[in-house]
Amino acid sequence: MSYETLLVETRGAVTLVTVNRPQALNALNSQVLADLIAAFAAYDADPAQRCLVLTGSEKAFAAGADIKEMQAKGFAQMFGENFFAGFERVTATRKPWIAAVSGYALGGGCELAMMADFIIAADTAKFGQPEIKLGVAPGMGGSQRLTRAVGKAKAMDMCLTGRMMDAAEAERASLVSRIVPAADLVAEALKAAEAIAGMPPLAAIANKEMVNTAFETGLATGILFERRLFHGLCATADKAEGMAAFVEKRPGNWTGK
Ligand code: CO8
Repeated sequence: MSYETLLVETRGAVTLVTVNRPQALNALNSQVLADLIAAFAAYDADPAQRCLVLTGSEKAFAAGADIKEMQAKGFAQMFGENFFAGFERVTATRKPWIAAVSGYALGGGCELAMMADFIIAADTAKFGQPEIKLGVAPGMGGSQRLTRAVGKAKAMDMCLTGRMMDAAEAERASLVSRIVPAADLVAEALKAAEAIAGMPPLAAIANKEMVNTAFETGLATGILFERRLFHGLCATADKAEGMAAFVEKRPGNWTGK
């Protein structure tokens, strides 16, 4: 399948999705959203695919939602079409995915990166929520996910001043999991994705659900959810295989069952 605004390729069990609107620094418009929804749904539905990497260009992961598309839309139109609510279909992806960010990840671009399970940043990455300078505010989860990721002080600083955070600051603030040289970004992200793709697939989904639950519930509820899911994994063939492989000192052979 081909997409108007994305390049999608598979490398073994890893899907690589590259946002490709260079003329607008990968600004996210309705077409990009439609393409992302379709590409992520195809990835989630394909049992041969085990991890996905989403990246942009060297200059921009994405410089925000498309200001030119939003310029003419008033409240009634935004509310009526529930503008950009479709990103909830991207965050509903069950299988793991990584954002590999080089250059600008601003506004909706930063928010899209934060929808990923984790972010690997190039040393050139710049994150920001500059929407305030346009008379608006984050609208794709940024005020919520940024605050959960970096805490109130830095989230307020970013949202109220609209300033950019470089990769080193983003790593110190726990917004990104690691920084790599820009030239190695995609290779390093693919390497991480291959490691995840080599894990038992049901366990990968369970681990993702557990960590996500930490963001959405209290500690006692989250710990109970984790324990029950752990108990549930003990009904899988991959659990029997994984533990037998450990005892027999050999690599596991996963069936996803
Ligand atoms: N939207 C539309 N076009 C854009 C965007 C954008 N966000 N960003 C860049 N472009 C376009 C420029 O207009 C320009 O096009 P043209 O050549 O036709 O004039 C082209 O991309 C190249 O950009 P620049 O010439 O500006 O490149 P520079 O290297 O000089 O500057 C910057 C790079 C600093 C990234 C600059 O482009 C910039 O500040 N961009 C806007 C950043 C921004 O404000 N982002 C936030 C947008 S609002 C948002 O994301 C809201 C999310 C919530 C959505 C609502 C959900 C309900």
